[in-house]
Amino acid sequence: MTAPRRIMHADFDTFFVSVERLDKPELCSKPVIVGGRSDQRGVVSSASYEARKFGVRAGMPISRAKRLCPKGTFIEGSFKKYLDYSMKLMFILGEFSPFIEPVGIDEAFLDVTGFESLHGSIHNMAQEIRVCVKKELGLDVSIGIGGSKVTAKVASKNAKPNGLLEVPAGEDALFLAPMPVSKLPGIGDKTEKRLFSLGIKTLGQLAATPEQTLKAYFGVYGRLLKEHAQGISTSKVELPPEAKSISKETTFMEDTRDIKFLRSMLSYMSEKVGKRLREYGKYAKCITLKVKYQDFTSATRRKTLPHAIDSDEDIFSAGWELLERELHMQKMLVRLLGIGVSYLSEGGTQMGLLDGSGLRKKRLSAAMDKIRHKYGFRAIYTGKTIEMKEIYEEE
Ligand code: TTP
Ligand code: MG
Repeated sequence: MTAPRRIMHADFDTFFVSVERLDKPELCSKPVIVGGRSDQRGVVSSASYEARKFGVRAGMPISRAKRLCPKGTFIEGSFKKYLDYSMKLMFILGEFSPFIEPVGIDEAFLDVTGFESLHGSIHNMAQEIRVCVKKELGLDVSIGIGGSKVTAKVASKNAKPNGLLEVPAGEDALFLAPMPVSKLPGIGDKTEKRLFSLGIKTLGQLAATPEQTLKAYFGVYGRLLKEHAQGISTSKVELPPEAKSISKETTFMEDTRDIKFLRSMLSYMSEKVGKRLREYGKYAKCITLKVKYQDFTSATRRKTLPHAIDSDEDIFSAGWELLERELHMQKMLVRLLGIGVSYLSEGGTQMGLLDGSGLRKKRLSAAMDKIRHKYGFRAIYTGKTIEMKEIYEEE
């Protein structure tokens, strides 16, 4: 019989707030709210537990948070700083297990099946991680351990603040049973209401509901709901799928036709794209140019190359050729310029990386890039999720 899977979920406590407190220790144990621009349309990104006592929550307009907690300290925050800590966390986690899946800016899953032999127990391993993160970064990270991603995620939430919670092997369903259905990642207001209308309030009740009933109400996701309520999920811990294309585009402050400027912008963006391409260890066969004009019409031009390439110069020269041709055809002012590469292949010269630590570094840097790429400031509060989230909400 194979050993039961052991999955860890690590998540910084009040991440943005905690980073701010590193510079300003006087803010510790005070209500602190990070988020929004000072304009009225901003929303709360992170609220300290002291601020949460006043009802302040992530996603709420700053104006409302100010009414609820007028004495709180409000900070706009610096996303660059948070990204830096995020990457440092992922690197530390990556030192403990190469089987890592970063899911949000401050959280990751680790598959730690079999790692007890290295650390005495999985519990010890998690404690070592927490101590290491505290020592290296000065931040509290809470960790949940379970037999699946679902259980681990719920466990880390229950472990907060600054805690560690291990659900013993085989006890996932038992652990989840008494909890309200809203504790399950992915169950939002809509699904919760529908479950309530069926008289289902706890995860135990959800787990005990016949699959047919759930299917009638939630379609194919009925089965998933039932499984997740028992902490069953076969979803693997894996890096986000690698990019199939890489691109960069810029909208100018003012529409322009200045050819020198367009050329240098194209060159700059080619470097950005090239850097990422090489970080993935990939080569591209197709270059795409995108131009948007003052009247918002846009044009896309493509060039397929005889050989796959990965240098900034090659990307730029193909892009420049396309841009010259495009501008020759169309005389309007340019509003946006973009360049991208696709049809990516593994490069033969990269094979040397595929040994031991090299492979791990490659996997990690791909993960880091993915985070950098994916989690723009706004993406976090729309995209911060584990995979089930969209499933339930969108069906
Ligand atoms: P979370 O881990 O959800 O929240 P948190 O770390 O502030 O608090 P805790 O984990 O202790 O409950 O999100 C991590 C960071 O992501 C958070 O500090 C700020 C950012 N974020 C947003 O920008 N908008 C949001 O709506 C959410 C939920 C998070
Ligand atoms: Mg967090």
